[in-house]
Amino acid sequence: MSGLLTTLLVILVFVIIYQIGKASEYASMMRGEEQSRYRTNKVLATLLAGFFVLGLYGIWICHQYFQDKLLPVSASATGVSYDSMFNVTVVVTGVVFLATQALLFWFTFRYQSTENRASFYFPHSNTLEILWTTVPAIAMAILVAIGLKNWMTVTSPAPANAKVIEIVGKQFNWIVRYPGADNELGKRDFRKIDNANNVLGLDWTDPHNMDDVIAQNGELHLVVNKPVKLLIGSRDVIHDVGLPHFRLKMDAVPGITTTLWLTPTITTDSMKIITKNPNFVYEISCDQICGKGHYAMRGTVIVQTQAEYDKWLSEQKSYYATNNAPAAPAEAPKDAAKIDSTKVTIK
Ligand SMILES: [Cu+2]
Repeated sequence: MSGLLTTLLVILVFVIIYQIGKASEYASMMRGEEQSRYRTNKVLATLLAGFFVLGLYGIWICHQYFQDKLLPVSASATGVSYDSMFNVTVVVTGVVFLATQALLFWFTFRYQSTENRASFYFPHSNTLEILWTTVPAIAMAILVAIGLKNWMTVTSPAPANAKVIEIVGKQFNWIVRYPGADNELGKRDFRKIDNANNVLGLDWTDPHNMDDVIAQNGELHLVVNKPVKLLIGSRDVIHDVGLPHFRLKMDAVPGITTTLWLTPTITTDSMKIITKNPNFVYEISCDQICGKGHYAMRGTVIVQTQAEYDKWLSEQKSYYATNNAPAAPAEAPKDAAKIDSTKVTIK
């Protein structure tokens, strides 16, 4: 019923607008067609000029309103070049946008049709055509060249001394694996994945796995000014390791390993001072809508000094030790004896 009433109301509004239009048409015929047209032109030209000023004010207001929501200074070396590219692009396109819009609205106002001026017939100019084709083409080519240079840097192979850390997405959190004292991640096989005690399917026959540390609290610990190579994977659907503060992102695709390398340049503590926000955290956002718990995939990156990182890592138990720990002897002496024979000597 309310739907029918709304439809009738809309039709009624249209009829009223149509009738008002017709009435003003008859009125203008009585007043003189030409005079009325010039008056309408004048009103429209003034309204358009007002619209332009209002638009500029809107841009300014948006800028003020969202300024504190912009990202702080980039926390990675590649991010600094990315920011400079972004700024150059915004300035170039911004200047062109403002200039063309100002001209457009100025022309409608300044050259509105009046009784003293006939329109100027200007069908074609080769010079102008060449000018407004080549200048934007050159500008775009320069912007693309800067972009390609940055892309090559971001996708270049990681430095040889980069620390390798694995980050795997699953519905719905991040699992991060750090190499232990041997500085090498062991092999894993998706067929060995067990949610209870082997979330990444580590192959226990590979000795490199014995000291690997796995964190499932969504935290990624990195050392400041040390390159790190992320091995990115997914256990189910496509996720994405989004690192907005480092201006980087990379898809986590099931079945293949993608990589991303970066050198964090500002510790979390320093960034708290820079942003004047004592609660500042670097964020890992899953940048693919990966299911109904997608929102829960917000992780954090903790950038710390080498000493802080070493201290933190030394406090972590290896995933092997946590999940293959000997049972208490009083409860199951037989099992304890069996596990003893596997020589669990890892830390
Ligand atoms: Cu996700």
